[in-house]
Amino acid sequence: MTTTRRMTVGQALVEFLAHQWTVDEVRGSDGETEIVRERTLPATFGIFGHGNVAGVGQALLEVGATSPGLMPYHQARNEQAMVHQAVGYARMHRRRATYACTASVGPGAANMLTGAALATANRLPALLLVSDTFATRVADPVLQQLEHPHDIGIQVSDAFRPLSRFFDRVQRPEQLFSIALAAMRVLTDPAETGAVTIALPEDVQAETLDVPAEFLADREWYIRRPVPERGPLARAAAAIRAAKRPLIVAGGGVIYSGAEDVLRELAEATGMPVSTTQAGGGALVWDHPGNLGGVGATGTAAANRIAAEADVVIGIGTRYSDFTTASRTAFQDPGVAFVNINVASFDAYKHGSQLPVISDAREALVALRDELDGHHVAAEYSEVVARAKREWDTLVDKAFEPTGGELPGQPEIIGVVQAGLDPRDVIVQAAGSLPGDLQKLWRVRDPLGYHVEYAFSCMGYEIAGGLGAKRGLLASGDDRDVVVMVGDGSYLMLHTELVTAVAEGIKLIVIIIQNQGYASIGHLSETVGSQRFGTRYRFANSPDFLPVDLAANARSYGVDVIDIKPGPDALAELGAAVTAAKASHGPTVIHLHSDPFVYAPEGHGWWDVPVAEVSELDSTRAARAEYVDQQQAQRPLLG
Ligand SMILES: Cc1ncc(C[n+]2csc(CCOP(=O)(O)OP(=O)(O)O)c2C)c(N)n1
Ligand SMILES: [Mg+2]
Repeated sequence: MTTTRRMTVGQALVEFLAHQWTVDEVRGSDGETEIVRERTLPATFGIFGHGNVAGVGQALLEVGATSPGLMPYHQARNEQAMVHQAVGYARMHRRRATYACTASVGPGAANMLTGAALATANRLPALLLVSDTFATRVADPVLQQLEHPHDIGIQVSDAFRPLSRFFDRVQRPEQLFSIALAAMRVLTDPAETGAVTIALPEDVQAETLDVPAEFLADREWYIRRPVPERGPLARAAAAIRAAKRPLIVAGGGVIYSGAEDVLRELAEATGMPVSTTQAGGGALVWDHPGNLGGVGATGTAAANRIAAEADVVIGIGTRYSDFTTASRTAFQDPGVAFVNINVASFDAYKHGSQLPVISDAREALVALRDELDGHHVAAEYSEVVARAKREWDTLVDKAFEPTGGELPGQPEIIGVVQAGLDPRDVIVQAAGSLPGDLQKLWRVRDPLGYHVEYAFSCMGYEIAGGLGAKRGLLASGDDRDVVVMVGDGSYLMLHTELVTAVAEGIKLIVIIIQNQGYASIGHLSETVGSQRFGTRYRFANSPDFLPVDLAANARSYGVDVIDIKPGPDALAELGAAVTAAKASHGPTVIHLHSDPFVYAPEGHGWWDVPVAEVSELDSTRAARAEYVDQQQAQRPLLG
């Protein structure tokens, strides 16, 4: 006879989640297999309101009382930031683990929408337990309920449907079993993962059901690592052998499947150059002779030069974002072919690829390495690649040199920060002018060392995502530092997880770059003829800077703050501040002013930002002419 326990839906769900394990059979390039087994959901974030306080909240209290440590609870300041933390955590765990996030009904739930979209866009797992108003509708319309006269059943949680890879609502307690299992499948599936949302009406959370022991027992989710089919692999290998100017585009999938060693081996064995996407930063160390750095709109001149003439592009674990392809202008060879290795067929077929290889990145690279045994690109091509890299590296060295201007530019700041860090330290960023500058300038020295959230490029991700990344590292017993660089705009949008860092004593280094506004969009605005409209932080009716003091703001939360005043010693002080922050045991904010008009070296990538077709403004008309000209290079049907 099956033993059962009478439990609430909230209790059963929390206990179920606490017993889920991810298992990853990591096959080394030598054929040896290492088993990585870890809790899929090691903890839960929660902010409580009437939707979850007595349901999932009570369950977290109870599990903490009866089984201490089984499902730790962490408070956050903002529901969106809970999801950012879960995503940062997942990135450091190569998608094997994430956090559950519980939010109350109405605004608490709605606050997680941005996080859901971010997780889904980045293909990084996050489990969202979103509260709903009453299933019985006895208390109706309850506080924070969304009432739609034409469809009373629509709730705030329905807004998660397009933002999630999985969505379901536990309308009746009995549905919990099938919904929980289906949610776990998607969460741990490399081709499907993203935001996984379980909507939980507040009354149902507190209702009971008989829960069989098997539902609460340890359950293992083996990460799918599909191997390539023979035909597609052979065709891909043949195309690569025939290529004169092949280029690898390494995406986040390389890191999520732990394929960086095999990538290096393949690059070395064949001499094929490697470029990276934002999510693929770290797939190969920067100073590997074959690493040309980022490709695309914010890529390096080296990668973009080689990309422009590549005849076979080998995408590995990339979703080919618009930035990676420079809005479909990056690849200009008339006959360019795409070998797309991806665990998701959706991505493998992108750019009309006729050489899709649907496979785990590592498995495909191991197989390709064997298939391409003895193959090497021509010596002349290697020379072209080496020269492009050398020239770019020299430009970067120059960009790091102090300009001697009144305020340091971002490139100099990046150089000083990088110089003060250890090779394994992690840089975290998401939006503004920093992602582009970092993609060009940051010299990645470790597979996990570069986390720029650039699928959603969400302002406000940085501090919360960085905190999640730090939690992820700490959970693996890894004490390397996480360094968040954040613009003043992003900081103002969402920085309150600094309080969480203080509350839990989590070390985090945050560098705020104050340039009095949205410098990146200001620059973009200028190039599209919109004259930096609405991008500066100024008084409404004067050009003066605002008296905002972000250093004082951070200090008010109990964070150690190093405030660097403008002056000739600012860069030296920044170097010393980074050293001090690294030596500290708690969170440190470093605040400094920067000149928004100093740019990173030109990488020759384009970005399609449509310009008004007609205008009374000269600036807009000029930009339109330029835009139409640039569009000529677009290849909408790249095969
Ligand atoms: C949530 C969100 N809103 C708007 C944008 C559009 N956006 C991208 S960068 C940016 C400005 C960022 O300002 P800041 O953080 O100060 O960086 P800076 O551009 O000055 O380097 C804006 C508004 C965004 N990426 N995310
Ligand atoms: Mg700014």
